Amino acid sequence: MKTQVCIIGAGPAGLLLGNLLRAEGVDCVVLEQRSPDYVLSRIRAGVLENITVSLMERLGLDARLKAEGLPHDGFNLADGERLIRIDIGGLTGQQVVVYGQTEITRDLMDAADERGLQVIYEAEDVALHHVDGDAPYVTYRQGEEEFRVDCRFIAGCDGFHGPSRKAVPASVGMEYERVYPFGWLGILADVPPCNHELIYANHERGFALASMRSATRSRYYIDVPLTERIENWPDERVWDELAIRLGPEAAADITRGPALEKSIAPLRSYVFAPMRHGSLLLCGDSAHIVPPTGAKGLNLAASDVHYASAALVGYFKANDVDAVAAYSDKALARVWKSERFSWTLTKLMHRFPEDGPFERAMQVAELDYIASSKAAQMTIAENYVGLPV
Ligand code: RFL
Ligand code: PHB
Repeated sequence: MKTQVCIIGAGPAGLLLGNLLRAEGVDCVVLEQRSPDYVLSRIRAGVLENITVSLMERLGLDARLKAEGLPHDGFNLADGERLIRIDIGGLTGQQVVVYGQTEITRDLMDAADERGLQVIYEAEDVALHHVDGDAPYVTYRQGEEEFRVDCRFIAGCDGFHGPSRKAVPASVGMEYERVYPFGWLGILADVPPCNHELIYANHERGFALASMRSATRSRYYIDVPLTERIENWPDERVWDELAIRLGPEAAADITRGPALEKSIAPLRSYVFAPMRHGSLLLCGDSAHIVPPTGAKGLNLAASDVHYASAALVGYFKANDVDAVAAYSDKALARVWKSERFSWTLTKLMHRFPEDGPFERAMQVAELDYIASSKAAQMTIAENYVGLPV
């Protein structure tokens, strides 16, 4: 098979990029190792910045998002005694939208067929070749049959564990990494949320987050040591812990219910630079990971795709080589700012095992400062709604 862009991975990054390229008449194909059902079963992000919403709008795929998404004008930081509300609407004039990653993925998947975007699921042993030059190709297998896709560019949208980043020679790439000593245990349940806005809590027993997917579906998280096993957390234990960490006010409004999904995800900050090597462009989690505290991962994937699609369309429509060359610097400038925000919020809202009384005093002072300073709230708000692209 011959195409202009071979996209590896049908997560949000790959499906967004594929749909955007097809909308501009660029030929592309998406290779995904899993089945559509498996891709849709991953429960992940829930909060969308304007960049993500606007890309769905540009594609004309925002009907369900507009009908079912929940616009939020604010969120809360709980410090054990009070809720500190960050009025993102009042401070920035912008909102975020609560709409699950699963729903975005479903909307993009449903559109693929009718828009002529070929997505090949259950592609095994995907391998990248000759990314250094201008005639790269990708090989994969389905059952016993081997296939080859010749292309001009490869877009590595295959998440943190995919093969794309590993195709960049070690002598060229630089890894920046911070691994955290805890993970987030998440629970999804068909119960109404305890608050109409999100609550991020820093309690002496650890972090908690009250989030939602709709007026009838809640998503909650607590942090647990990395050594913790999900078998040790029957639903009731999770609900009990949430009630303590979120504080009495929120606890009074928690509705308990059986978990539809429950899992532990490790927390990591990671950046791989550069995000382009030869004919390979990396987008989304294949190039960077943020801890989920800032709700930035999916939104960063969307901003990468915004830059990558503009560069690739410029190349094929106007022979603009410079835009492709500039992709990595442009994307990384925004990535680093989101890394900074996610790291700062993670440090502020979690109890690190290595921290002593001084570090805890710094958290208390920081939260007190945020509660009393409009400037501090503004800094948080403008980062939370998403910095300009
Ligand atoms: P994905 O979603 O991991 O998709 C990559 C795709 O590539 C496929 N793949 C391969 N395909 C072919 N061959 C191979 N060898 C392959 N290897 C992998 C995979 O099967 C998959 O389909 O990466 P992408 O598209 O870059 O999207 C990134 C987002 O998924 C991620 O950043 C967010 O989910 C992060 N995240 C959040 N982001 C937000 O913006 N807001 C949030 O509120 C938020 N909450 C979260 C989160 C992530 C979480 N977890 C579980 C990590 C909450 C959690 C708990
Ligand atoms: C979620 O609803 O899954 C969610 C919300 C906010 C975050 C992380 C995850 O910061």
